[in-house]
Amino acid sequence: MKSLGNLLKSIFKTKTIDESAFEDIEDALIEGDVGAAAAVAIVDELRSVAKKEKIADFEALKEALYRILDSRIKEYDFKLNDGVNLFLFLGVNGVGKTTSIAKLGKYLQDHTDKKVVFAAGDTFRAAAIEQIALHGQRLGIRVVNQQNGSDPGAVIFDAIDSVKAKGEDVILADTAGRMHNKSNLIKELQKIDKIILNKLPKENYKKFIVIDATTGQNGLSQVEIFNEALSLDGIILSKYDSAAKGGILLSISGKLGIPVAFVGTGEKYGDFAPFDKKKYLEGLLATD
Ligand SMILES: Nc1nc2c(ncn2[C@@H]2O[C@H](COP(=O)(O)OP(=O)(O)O)[C@@H](O)[C@H]2O)c(=O)[nH]1
Ligand SMILES: [Mg+2]
Repeated sequence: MKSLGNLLKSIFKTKTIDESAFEDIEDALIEGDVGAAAAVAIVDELRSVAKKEKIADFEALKEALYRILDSRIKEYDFKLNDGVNLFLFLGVNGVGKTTSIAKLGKYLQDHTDKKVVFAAGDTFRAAAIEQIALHGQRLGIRVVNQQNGSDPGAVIFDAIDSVKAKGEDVILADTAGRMHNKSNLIKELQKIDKIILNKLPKENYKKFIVIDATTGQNGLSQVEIFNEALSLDGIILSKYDSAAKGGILLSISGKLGIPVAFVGTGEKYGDFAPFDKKKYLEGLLATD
C-alpha cells in the first residue's frame, strides 16, 4: 500500500498543476483515510490557495497542502488542575481503552509526581476488571473496582471519594464499549457523566475517546456518536503502528474540531506519547 506522501509524489511527477492533478490529490487523500468529505474540502481550499498565491510548482503546492492540513487539526493541551482530575475513557470494544489507560498511567508516573488511580468502570465483562487490575499491579497503581456486573457509576463514585480521602490526584476511568444495545450504552455513559459532574469541578473532568487507527472511516462515525452523547474533550489514536494510514484524524478533527491528545504505537507501556502535530503531518506526507 502506498503512503499519502508517495501517492502525492507520483502525481507530482507526472502532472502539471491542473484540474486533473487536483482530482488525483483528492483521490490520494481519500486513499489515505482522510475521508471523502474532508478530502473534498481540503482540495477546494488547496485550489483557491493555489490560485490566489499563483502556485506553479509542486513543491509550493505541497507546502500549501501542509498548511491546510495543519489548520484542520489541533493538539490537545494536556494539563492537570489542582484537586482531583478525572479522565473518562470512551470508545467501542477493542479499540484500546484499557491499554491506553495503562499507558497514560505509566506516562504520568514517569513525567509527573501525581498519584494515579485506575477506576475499573468496564463492569460489563469480568475479564475487563481483571485486565485493568493486572495493569495496576504491574505499574504499582491502585485500582478501584467492584465485582463483575456492578454499576459502573458506583465504581467511579467510589473512586472519586476514595481518591479525595487519600489525597491522590488523577483518576483514569475505564468504561465498557459495549452493552446489550447502543442506547443502553449511551444512557449508562450519560449517567456516569452526571455522577462525575456532581462530584468534581467541570474543568477537572475530561472525556477522551479512543479510536483505532486501523479501522479507517469507521472511527469518524464512532466519534460522532459518542460526541453527540457526551461532548468529547480529546482523542487518543491507538494502534498507530504497523499498517495504519492515520488520515482519519484529519476527518475527525477537521469535522468535529476535537483536539488530539495522545497516540499509541504498540502494545508496550512506553509505546505512547502526546500527539505531536508536526511529526504526524510530516509522517503523513513523508515519501520513501
Ligand atoms: N499494536 C497495538 N496494539 C494495541 C494498541 N493499543 C491497544 N492495543 C491492543 O488492542 C487490543 C484491545 O485493547 P484493549 O485495551 O483491551 O481495548 P478496549 O476493549 O478498548 O479496552 C489489545 O490486544 C491491545 O494489546 C496500540 O497502540 N498498538
Ligand atoms: Mg477494556
